[in-house]
Amino acid sequence: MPETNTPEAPTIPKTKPKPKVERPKLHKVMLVNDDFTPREFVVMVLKAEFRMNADQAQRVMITAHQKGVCVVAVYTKDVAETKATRATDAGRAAGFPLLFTTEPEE
Ligand code: TYC
Repeated sequence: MPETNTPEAPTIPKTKPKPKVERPKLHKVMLVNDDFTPREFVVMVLKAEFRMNADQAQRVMITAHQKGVCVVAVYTKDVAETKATRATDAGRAAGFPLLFTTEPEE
């Protein structure tokens, strides 16, 4: 017998089924420029907290210095917030107003 859809037993869904597992939204960690934190200190924090090499850290620091802000990396919400807090605290502990923020990726 051929397979057909009868009015009593429709088998074709009208809407696309929702995926059961959704990818968690990623969050950006942003480095914010200020006039007081020494460049070398910013580079040191980027290397320590975000596992960057000297080259990557220098580039991110200079971009924030010139443009006011720079995306450092993207992580799940929890990891992004923890790293931003730890990196900001490292600045504060040394007496600098260094600031890292987070925001959801589009
Ligand atoms: N603007 C700082 C200086 O000239 C260096 C700096 C760069 C500070 C990036 C913060 O996010 C920053 N000493």
